[in-house]
Amino acid sequence: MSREPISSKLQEGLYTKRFGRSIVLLRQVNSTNEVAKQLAMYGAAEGTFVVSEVQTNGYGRRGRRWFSPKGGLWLSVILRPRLKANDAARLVFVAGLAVVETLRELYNVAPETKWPNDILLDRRKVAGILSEMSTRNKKVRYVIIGIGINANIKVAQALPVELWKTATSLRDELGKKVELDRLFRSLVVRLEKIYDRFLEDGFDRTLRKWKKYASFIGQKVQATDAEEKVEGLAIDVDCEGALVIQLESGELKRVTSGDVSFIFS
Ligand code: BT5
Repeated sequence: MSREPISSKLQEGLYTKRFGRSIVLLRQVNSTNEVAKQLAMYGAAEGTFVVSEVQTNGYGRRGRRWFSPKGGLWLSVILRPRLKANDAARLVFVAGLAVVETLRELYNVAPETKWPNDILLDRRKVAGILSEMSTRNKKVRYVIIGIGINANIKVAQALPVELWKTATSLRDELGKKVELDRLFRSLVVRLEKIYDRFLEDGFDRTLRKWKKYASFIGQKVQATDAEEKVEGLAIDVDCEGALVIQLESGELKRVTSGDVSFIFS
């Protein structure tokens, strides 16, 4: 294993067509998504990655804070799909599937997807995904996919106490450190493969696979979006990526954005 937390040999043995041909590796940055946006605005190619050992201002959806201490894998990738904005919004599922498959393959664990952008291990968040898009005339100029994986951090040492019950890390789950280089390379390879298939075949296949790991389906949940709270049985994620909840009255309700929490009775 390299002595550097993330070594500069990230590209060694990276057999991809275009993902990871260009990698910006930083020790510390406010947010890899912010850097990726800047690079994208100046014309950086699809598949360019930004990786940082530490983020001082990592963020999630709606400006929520994403804690990013040393030991995690914090990265962003620039995508330039020729898609309408609505279709490009599905890329969060592409990234989620890539994270799940990578963790399964490398560490023999059983991660789950939680709508819309979480990856769980043992029902706790081990990774989060943030997709940001720039459009012109309803067409996509670029999409930045940010992925944060709690790899080699000890949650009880590196994250604030309010996250101890809801967050986990690979290190805590496996009882040992993982090789960040290897995790990064495997993720890049998967991401390219699943992204290319998504562009060729459409969303259905990606969604079908993503749903295989979605153990929240069939469970009682509370979904919260900006306007309202919806409680009921999570029964599906539909072909547009919306969460379908069956209310007690039997009525079906589509939730297009927001968060989901489980209700344990
Ligand atoms: C997310 O947001 O889960 C998206 C996280 C994306 C992070 C990556 S890291 C690389 C790139 N650069 C960035 O600046 N961001 C991306 P959301 O669903 O809104 O969840 C945010 C919530 O997760 C917070 O309000 C906390 O409750 C919780 N949280 C914060 N840090 C965490 C961590 N390290 N592990 C687990 N949970 C965390």
